[in-house]
Amino acid sequence: MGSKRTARREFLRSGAALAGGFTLGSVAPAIGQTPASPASPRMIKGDKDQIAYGDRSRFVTSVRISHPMGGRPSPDSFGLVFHVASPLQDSVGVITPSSLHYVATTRGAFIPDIDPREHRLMIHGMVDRPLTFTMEDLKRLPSVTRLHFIECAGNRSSRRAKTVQETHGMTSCAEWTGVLLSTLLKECGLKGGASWFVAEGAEEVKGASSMPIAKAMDDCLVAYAMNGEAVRPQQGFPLRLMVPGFEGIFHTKYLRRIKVVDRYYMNYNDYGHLDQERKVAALSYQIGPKSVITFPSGGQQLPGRGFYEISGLAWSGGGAIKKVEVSTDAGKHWNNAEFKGTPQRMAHTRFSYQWNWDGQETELLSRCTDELGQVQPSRAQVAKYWNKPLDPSFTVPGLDNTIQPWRIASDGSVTNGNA
Ligand SMILES: Nc1nc2c(c(=O)[nH]1)N[C@H]1C(S)=C(S)[C@@H](COP(=O)(O)O)O[C@H]1N2
Ligand SMILES: [Mo]
Repeated sequence: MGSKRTARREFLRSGAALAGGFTLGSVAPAIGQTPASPASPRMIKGDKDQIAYGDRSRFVTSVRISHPMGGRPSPDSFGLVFHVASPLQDSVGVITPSSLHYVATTRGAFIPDIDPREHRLMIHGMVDRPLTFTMEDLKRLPSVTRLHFIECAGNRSSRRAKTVQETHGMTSCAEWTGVLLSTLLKECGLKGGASWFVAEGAEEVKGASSMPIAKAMDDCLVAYAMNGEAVRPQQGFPLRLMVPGFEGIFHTKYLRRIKVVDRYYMNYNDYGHLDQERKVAALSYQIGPKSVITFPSGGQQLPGRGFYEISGLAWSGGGAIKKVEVSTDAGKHWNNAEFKGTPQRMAHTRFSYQWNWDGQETELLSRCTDELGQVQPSRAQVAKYWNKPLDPSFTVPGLDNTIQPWRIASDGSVTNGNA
């Protein structure tokens, strides 16, 4: 730790010296005891609303964006919400604040305004005792609290995307609390032959999906809380199903019904998953190992050569992240990144790599490996696998977990290396 800190100080010093003095973006020397900030900052007057429920500083302006991958803006002229992406370029740590969590609906939706006192979860089908749970019932049962990411299948890097919010903003990670679905299913008692289940949301266009019962008994979570408070309406208030590591669409919001069945049921959501290419279809449940550098990333500007902590996120549907490697020379050499905290199963993991930029044009990449040994592929590898040329028209079939290159120009500007 001590030696690392010394190394960092040296980086900062040499960076500043190389840049030829303390230009904008480098560190200013402390002179005597003169405080750097004004002695008496402007004060925020307390108001009732802020006492009851706090606001962030007016100087912090990070926001979500609508239609990151093209498509309809949110809200559209009817008030429907489609795709809203999280500002990963400003992210720190692994928890996405609830206000900045991405939002996706299956075909555009109004956000249901559900009274939790009226809400019920019914579990029926191939069970010994069909049961209907109130929110109060659920909160009496043993709970678990876990960090989990969700990612929309539409989260893909296109050549047109400029920022990491556009390439990767349709994923977020939060701390979820609720009851394990296995706890509820054991209460109901599974009948022999029960092999699939269907989860249904409460909207008119129901977000219903078919999933294997083995997943239900393994780690699915019926969540009523997120980041220390009730799940937000945009995330499924009052109840949502978490299906750790599965594609976002399975994480049924406004969960009101689970039907246990003995075969794959064709639902509205499942229909969208049909693909004649069996290899593509097989890839569309569990999310592969994926990582992205969030700083520096597209649209950002490095003030000059010298020290930077490269920072990013890694996640996988296959379990915990085991390793992240970073390349600062367009993939010629790979270096092990450091983890911030202990990687959790199916959760974003924050990684970092200490980099001394020499001011030359280069490309930054990250690549992760999960606990199953699955390694994040490059676009070239994926194109080769599908026997397709890696030309501008190439789009990754199924979920896109390819390595994202960020190009650093000699003037410090950062752009999408896939462009
Ligand atoms: N009931 C319901 N559940 C839903 C959806 C929906 O439209 N309705 N959208 C799904 C999709 S496509 C995704 S990617 C995730 C998004 O979860 P989030 O909005 O909390 O980020 O929820 C899934 N669950
Ligand atoms: Mo999605």
